[in-house]
Amino acid sequence: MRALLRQTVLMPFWLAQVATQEKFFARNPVIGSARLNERGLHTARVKIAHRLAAARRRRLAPRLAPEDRAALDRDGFIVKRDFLPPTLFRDLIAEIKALRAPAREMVEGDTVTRHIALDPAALRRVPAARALIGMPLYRDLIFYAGSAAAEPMIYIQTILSGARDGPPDPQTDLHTDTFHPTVKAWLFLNDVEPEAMPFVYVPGSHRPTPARLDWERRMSIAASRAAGADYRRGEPRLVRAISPAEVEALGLPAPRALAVPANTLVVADTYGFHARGPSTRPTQRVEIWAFGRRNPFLPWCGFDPWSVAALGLRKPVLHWKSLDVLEAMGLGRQRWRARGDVSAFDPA
Ligand SMILES: O=C(O)CCC(=O)C(=O)O
Ligand SMILES: [Fe+2]
Repeated sequence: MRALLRQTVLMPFWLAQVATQEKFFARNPVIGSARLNERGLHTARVKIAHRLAAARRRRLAPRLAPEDRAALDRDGFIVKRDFLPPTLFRDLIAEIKALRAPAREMVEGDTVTRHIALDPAALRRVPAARALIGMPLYRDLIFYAGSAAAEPMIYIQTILSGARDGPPDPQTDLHTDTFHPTVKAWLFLNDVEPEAMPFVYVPGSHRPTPARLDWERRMSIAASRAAGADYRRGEPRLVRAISPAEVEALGLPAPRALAVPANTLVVADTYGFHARGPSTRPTQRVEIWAFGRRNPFLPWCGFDPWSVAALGLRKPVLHWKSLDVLEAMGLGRQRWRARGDVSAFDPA
């Protein structure tokens, strides 16, 4: 009886979420309905989102140099070596080494991820980062890859592999992040060696080809739940993982590991299959990391409420605090634990 009441009250919300970026099959009985996904609900969301993204990208394309646009269209990612002028990059490193700021950390398997938000307070102490995030080229590559002129969330990110006892880092399995074009960008602050967590990407895997749509359909059905299932249980990690053999069966090339020197910018549409390369020893990777995602069903490129003044710069901290509140109310789980003032270069 209570379950029926709950279902009736929440159904309008679950239905409305179909037209948003909500990606979890396990917590929405419409998005995660095995019956609906067998009838093509998930693949319809993929197709419509990609069609709208292509239209938005056509409008953003004039901002890019033709060769940059060609690289993103062909591969789904772009690598820009020596991205910042050398003096600005040296300032950036020095300012970040001098910065101790409130950090949050999250543990996945044996790996710790640390985020220091580049909010207005941090940016006052790291003016070189302010110069970076205002660079038209930086912004336009992120906008194009993410198919929206929307403010990304930007952090100083530290990945500490082998920092804990635990199973392998789940991010080392090839996966897609979600069902629609979406962007992540890394400006690496240290050299990335081939055996020390290079970013790995399957070139060209960002396209919703018939073979990919078939994989999406199978994946969505496997991740769905039968009618009447409990949708309050969490989702198993990485339902969107794919084995190297399946990648090959989709007609895609071998994954490429991006071992790159410091001051390289990588911008990727993480709808494409990617992973964090494994590391043969405990490693610390530090980067300026940007993450952009919004409702993929919006027909327009801009009109981003977060682009108002410094509001977008406060988004990461607001995001943490809203998760803190939800957890305190018993409505969610906050994986990002406050760690006090630390440096991005501190060990775990
Ligand atoms: O850190 C990396 O190299 C990639 C991790 C990843 O899969 C992601 O951030 O979506
Ligand atoms: Fe990912």
